Amino acid sequence: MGLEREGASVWRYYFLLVGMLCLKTYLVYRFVFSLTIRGAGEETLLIINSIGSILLLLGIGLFRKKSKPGLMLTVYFLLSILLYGDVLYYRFYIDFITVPVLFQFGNVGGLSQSTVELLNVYDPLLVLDSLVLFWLMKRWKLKPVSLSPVRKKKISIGAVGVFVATAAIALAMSPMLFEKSYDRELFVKSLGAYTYHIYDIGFNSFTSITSVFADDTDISDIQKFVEKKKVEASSYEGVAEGKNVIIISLESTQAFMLNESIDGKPAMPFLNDLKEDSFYFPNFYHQTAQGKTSDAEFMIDNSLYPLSGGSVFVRKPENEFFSLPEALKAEDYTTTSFHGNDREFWNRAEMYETLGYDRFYSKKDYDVSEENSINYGLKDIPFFEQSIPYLKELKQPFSAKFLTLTNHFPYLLEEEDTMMPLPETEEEVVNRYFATVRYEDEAIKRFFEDLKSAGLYEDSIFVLYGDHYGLSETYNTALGEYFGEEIGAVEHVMLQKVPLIIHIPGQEGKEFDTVGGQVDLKPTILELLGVEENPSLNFGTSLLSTKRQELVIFRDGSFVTNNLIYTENTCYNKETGKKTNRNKCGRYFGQVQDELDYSDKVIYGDLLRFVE
Ligand code: GP9
Ligand code: MN
Repeated sequence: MGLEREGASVWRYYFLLVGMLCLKTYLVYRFVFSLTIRGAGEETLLIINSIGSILLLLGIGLFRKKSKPGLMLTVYFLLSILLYGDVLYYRFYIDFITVPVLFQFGNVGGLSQSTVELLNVYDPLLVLDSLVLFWLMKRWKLKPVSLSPVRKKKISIGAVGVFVATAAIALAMSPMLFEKSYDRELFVKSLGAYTYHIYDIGFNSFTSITSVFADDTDISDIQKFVEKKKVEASSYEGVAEGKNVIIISLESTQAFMLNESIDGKPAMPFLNDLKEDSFYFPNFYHQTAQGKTSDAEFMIDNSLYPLSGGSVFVRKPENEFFSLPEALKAEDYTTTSFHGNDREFWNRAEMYETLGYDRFYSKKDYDVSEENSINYGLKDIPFFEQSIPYLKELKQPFSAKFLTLTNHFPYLLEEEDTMMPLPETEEEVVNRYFATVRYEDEAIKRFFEDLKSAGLYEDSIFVLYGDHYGLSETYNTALGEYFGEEIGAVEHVMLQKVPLIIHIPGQEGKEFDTVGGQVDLKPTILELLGVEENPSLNFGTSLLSTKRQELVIFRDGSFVTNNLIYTENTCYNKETGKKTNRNKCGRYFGQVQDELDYSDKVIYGDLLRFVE
């Protein structure tokens, strides 16, 4: 075989790999990622957006002194693995992997312990095609070879040209792409999955050194911004002064479950009764991102937004924070957290130290056996039971946070713990969710009984909140089947409501219609306790105030007000659920962007260390 022919085989092989990967990537976009595509323009962009990056990345093997088919195939294989990683992660989280997520991989339980639920029979095809291409490489007897310089130049200029041209089209279609890089769906839709990953690596390397360059001038605009948001205290200020604070994180519990029952058997009988006798917030949303439970904890303790990628618990445990435990400690509270899993999980041991928790009761403080645990660990009923003696010992007043665990994906429970009939949708995950939610409700009921017997009920205030969704968008079809109506963009946002019940013994129940989220919980709790925090910097506002702005901002830049929903780049009328004039949502765009940016700046720059 002549040199020229050998070279021709190699660049043909390169284009074959490029074509295969483009096709595979597009099929994943279309059949795995549920991207909202509007019109032929966006569809075309989706087809072409990764061609440039694939040409360049596989070019690593081509544009060298000697073109190496083996290196091309290696890059092809690695990109296929990356694509498969994206597929697995997306199936549950409806999101894209970020660099920080890789560092907290041991914590991303949805993948590590429950991967089987996320697998599909066709999955091997995504990586096994590399074997066929390897066979082809051998059959074509491809070896490292020098391409003619003219040919190499033509291909490389073409590859750069395609990359630049598609990026220019994407930017023309979404000029704010980089300002809103936390909207990962938009990024992938515009610039493609591989460019997204390269950008994410660069962005995270940059933000990891941001704090080194920050100084005290960076915080003053942010202080002014949050100062303007402050609202005057309500008539409930101090109604729970000096009481113990018992916070219960309801794992994966969505608000709609409060009203569900099967064959007349309610899913949450206890919480349903309790809410009648409590401050109840039916328009309360979770605002978590990739940090899941830890994001909810972070917001509730700090009234800052979580980061768009990864968990602050894992990424920024050495920062200075003005936390709820610190504010309570200044009032002589003993501050504690209880969790039936390992201390190190989600880096809690270290972060709790930073946030000012006096004591963390974790797995090693409990009697955990095979019989009393399931899925992520100790079941909720024994968890609460075994916590009572510790609570009794605590010096009062105390704050105690309880992280429940049994209602966690993939919602496993033994027959004997199943306390209600289950729905019969096509998704077992959805059906089982009812059983674990019902179990969680029972555990809390018994906990309240035990607290009463222990004499700890009267002098306490109880805050029960759902940490984040339990059924991701993946299960919307089955959930729609259960509700008997299709779940569109608007219904999906409504499903992000989580329960918020604040129970103060002796205080009459009341429903608060205000639209709020987890970032608002810290100022709410402090107001009820009548605690003035100093210094303070809260992005949220008390949910008890009638003067507060009705706005909840989600980490991807979407938001909800009392009459509007902005999601997937579309403005909806909340009442009718129909699309409405974008300008109505437009007046919030600036504020939404500022809130997320300022909160990010505080965290990345560790700016609270500069506040006197
Ligand atoms: C486990 C707890 C629950 O410690 O964080 O898992 P998550 O909801 O964060 O996946
Ligand atoms: Mn959780």
